[in-house]
Amino acid sequence: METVRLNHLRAALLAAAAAGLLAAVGLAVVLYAQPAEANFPGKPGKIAFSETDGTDLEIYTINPNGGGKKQLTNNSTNDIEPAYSPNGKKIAYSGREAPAGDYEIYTINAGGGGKKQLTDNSTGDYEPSYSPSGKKIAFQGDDGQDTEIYTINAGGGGKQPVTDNSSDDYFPDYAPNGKRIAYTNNAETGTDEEIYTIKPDGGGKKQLTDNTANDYYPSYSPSGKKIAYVYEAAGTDAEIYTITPGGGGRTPVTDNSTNDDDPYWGTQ
Ligand SMILES: [Ca+2]
Ligand SMILES: [Ca+2]
Ligand SMILES: [Ca+2]
Ligand SMILES: [Ca+2]
Repeated sequence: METVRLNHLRAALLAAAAAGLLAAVGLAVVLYAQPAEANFPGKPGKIAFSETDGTDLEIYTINPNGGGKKQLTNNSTNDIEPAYSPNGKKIAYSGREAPAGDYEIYTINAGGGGKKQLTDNSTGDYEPSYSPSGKKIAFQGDDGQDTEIYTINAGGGGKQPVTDNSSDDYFPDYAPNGKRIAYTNNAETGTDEEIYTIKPDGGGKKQLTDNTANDYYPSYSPSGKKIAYVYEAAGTDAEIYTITPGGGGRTPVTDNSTNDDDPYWGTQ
């Protein structure tokens, strides 16, 4: 089961792709639709993104100046949510190429070729995010009742649940030291979204936000001392906030009358 939010985001993305609009409106929409991802030193400097090839969504990379665009996937099904590995050599993404027709996690060489399917089931797997070591990939999967955070070996195998509850968990982002994963849960406490962190083995779960607004899309700072996220109170627009991993120091970053979404804390 997907959340309303995920359905909304993906529906908007896929509808835009179907209408052939993504190429026209450019990276802003594509980046808006991407999940928060971990940040790593020495990242390759290219931007990975998802764009329609005229019929369905493919994974591409491009230089920040707009040159050197390269298509990595080429099939008749949607490929979305690309995330670079820490050494820049691989890109993980979610695609629905497998016969069952649901989304699976794949990796592909950043230079093209070497595609590998990591998950194989009949429910949606989304939002891959590499661990800082590059050895693991965190993602959102489904346990048959609701969505959970999982990790899997970046080379395949070793899939392990991180969360285990009866509400939806999504948007995983590894801490820079790899010792915790920040994520969003939609209803473990109350009926709105809160930010949590947890150890990759599923222990030490900590709730950072506790309010009646939706708090989502966590993204660790490079130092690991702050987490940026979206705060969206009912009846108003979304703003970017930061909070410490201990749950204190909650601070607004944006303050305006329009929606601010999907923060990604880049390297300096
Ligand atoms: Ca495709
Ligand atoms: Ca799947
Ligand atoms: Ca869950
Ligand atoms: Ca909340």
